[in-house]
Formats: sequence, C-alpha cells, structure tokens
Amino acid sequence: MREGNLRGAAAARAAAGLLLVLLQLGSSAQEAPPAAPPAPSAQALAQAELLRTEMLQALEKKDFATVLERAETYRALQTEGVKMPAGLYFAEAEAAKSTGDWLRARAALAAYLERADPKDPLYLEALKLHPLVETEIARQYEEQARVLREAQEAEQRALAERKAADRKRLVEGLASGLVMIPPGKFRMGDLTGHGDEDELPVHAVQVAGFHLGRHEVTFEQYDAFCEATGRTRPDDKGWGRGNRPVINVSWQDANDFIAWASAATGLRFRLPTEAEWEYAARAGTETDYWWGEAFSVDHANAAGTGGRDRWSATAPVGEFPPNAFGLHDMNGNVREWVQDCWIPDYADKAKTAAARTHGDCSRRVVRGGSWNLGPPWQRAANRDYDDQQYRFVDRGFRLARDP
Ligand SMILES: [Ca+2]
Ligand SMILES: [Ca+2]
Ligand SMILES: [Ca+2]
Repeated sequence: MREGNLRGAAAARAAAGLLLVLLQLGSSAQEAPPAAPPAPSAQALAQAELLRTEMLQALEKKDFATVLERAETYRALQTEGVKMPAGLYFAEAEAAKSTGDWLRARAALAAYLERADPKDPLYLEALKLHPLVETEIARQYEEQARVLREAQEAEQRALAERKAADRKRLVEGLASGLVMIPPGKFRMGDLTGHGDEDELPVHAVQVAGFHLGRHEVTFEQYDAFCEATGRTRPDDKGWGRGNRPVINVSWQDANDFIAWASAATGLRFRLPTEAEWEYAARAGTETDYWWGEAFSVDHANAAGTGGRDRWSATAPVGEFPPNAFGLHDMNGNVREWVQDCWIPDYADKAKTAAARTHGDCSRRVVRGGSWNLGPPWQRAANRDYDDQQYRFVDRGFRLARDP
C-alpha cells in the first residue's frame, strides 16, 4: 500500500527532525501581526498558546484527529487577530496526510509554503512533500473516476438488459397476438342494400383458415420497429402511443413493419387479403355490423363520443367487445390496410380469398371505418382505398399469417 508507505515515511520524518523544529518554534503566535486586525487579547493569545501545545503533543502521540481539530479551532482565532504560525500549518499537513485527507494536506501545505521563511528547516521538507501529496490526490481522483465509470457502466448494462427484456416481451406479444380464424364460405359484399356500388355484386368466397391479429398493430409495437431500424417514428398527434393503434403509416410502411416482425419472430406475417378481412369482420354474420343491423356506440370507436365510445380520436386497442372470432376494433378506431390492389367492384366474382392484384396497384384497399367517420363507414362490407404511399391520422393495419 503506497498510502501506508507514505504514512510510515511521514511518521518517521515527523518523529525525527520535525517535532524538534516545531517545538523550537516557540510561541510564534504573536509574529507578524497584520495591520488591519485588532491586537489580540491576552485571553486569545493564551488560548492560541494552549492550542499550539496541544497540537504538538497530539502530533507526537500520532493523535492526528486531535491535531486536525485543534488546527481548525486555532484558525477560528483569526477573527481575534491571532494568526496560526506557519509551522502549525505544516503539522496540520502531516496529520491530514496521515489520515489520508490529501486535499486538506495540500491546502495546509500550500498555506505553510505561503507563510514560511524559505530558510525554515521545514521548508525543504514541505517542498519534497508537495509532489507526493499531488500524486495522492491524483490517485484519489482516478479512483473516484473509476468508481463513477463503473457505476455508469453498470447502469448502462441494466438499461440494455431492461431493453432486451422489453424487446423479448414485445416479440412474444407479436407472435401470440393473433387468433385462428376457421376456414369457411361466406357471401361478400353489400348484403343489406345499405352499401355503395363498389360492394357489388355480392358473391360467395371460400376462405382457408388463417391467423389474424386480435388487435390493430400498436404504437408500442411499431415504435420498437422504428428503434430497431432507425426509422422515424410516426406522429401520434399528441393522442398517446403505447397501446393505441399506430397511425400515419402507409401501405408500404405496414409491409416494412411486417418484414421486420417476421424476422424478429421467425413467423411469416403478412397483411390480410380484402376477402379475409371481410370474412373475419363478419365472423359468421350477414348484418351490416357483427352485433346487428343498427350501429352501436358500445361496439366501435366511430366519429363523436357516447356510450362506451369515450374517444374523440383513436382509442387504446381492445376497449370494445370482440366479435365471435375474438377480434377487436374490426369496425372503427383505425382503418386497416389490406393486401389488395384497388378494383372498384366485384365483377370478377373471385371465388377464393386470395388478394386481388390485377387492379390499380398504386392504390391499396383500406377496410373497417375509423374514429373520424360515421356509422355507414363502419360496416363490415364497406371498402375504400388510398395511394399506397399515403399516410393519414386514421390509417393503421393488423397482422395476418398462414396457419
Ligand atoms: Ca369516438
Ligand atoms: Ca379498425
Ligand atoms: Ca366505398
């Protein structure tokens, strides 16, 4: 231990010449009284003399704590016009050094060197001591820096571990967030006469079983993709992120997310096809909405508020009851991109649920109405489209995959 060696050497030095010199200093408290402060009272001088004696006795006994304490008391006598003699600063430096208080040792040593006569026998000793003290202070700073650095590294490790755990939970959520949609046949299009031309003609479609997201893809999920890929996070309009459905994502963004989510989970995600989407939204029903023929504020987040619908913008996913397939928010909240290119009717009467890709593929189909649209747009059969690069505040998507 260097500190131990130093302490030993210092003690040896102190024991040898120093004490003798210090004792020879005599009652030097009266030396060089400054012009400004008042002349010390006899009582103050007596106290100073006592402190000096006690300091030197304590130093001899290696009672360093007492040396340091008396030095402080001595310095307080300055207000009474008593100045601590240079030799006592040296004694204080010795005591501080011996207790490992290197900063105090430096201050006391500097005070000594400032006050002492270069011819003083301790002066050379002090000059030799100075670099040792500086080295110790540098070592202490280095040690403090190391402790700080290790604490920072530990904090960074903990943060990385938390992030990894979050990511694991999120990836598990992506994998487990889909429900099995059973195979079946259904009638696609405007079955009630409440729809638009683009929902005609009604035609039968055979659907193979597939998996579909219980919820719309959330901001939490999409933000993880952005963080992992360095992509700009979409604007949430101040409505909140977390478990709100992601908005302001284009058809292309949705497919980019899907590629990332597939790689992260080892599952082959895709967007649902338009026929799959309507089949899943109907969940075996032939009414305008899965819950009946009349729109209900208790079943979907549409424009305005009322009943269960407390949201004038997007609602967190899953706030409304699921349909018979266990799917939430197929009607309302955000409109959902599907795979298909836009074709303005069902004239081809496609018999399977495959994506239709022979239309205008610069435009893609969106399904399911949203928070800013009225009841007619929330119908299961309703269809619309947008440019595939288009981003908007009511546009999101959900994941699908094959069994
Ligand atoms: Ca609403
Ligand atoms: Ca929706
Ligand atoms: Ca339409």
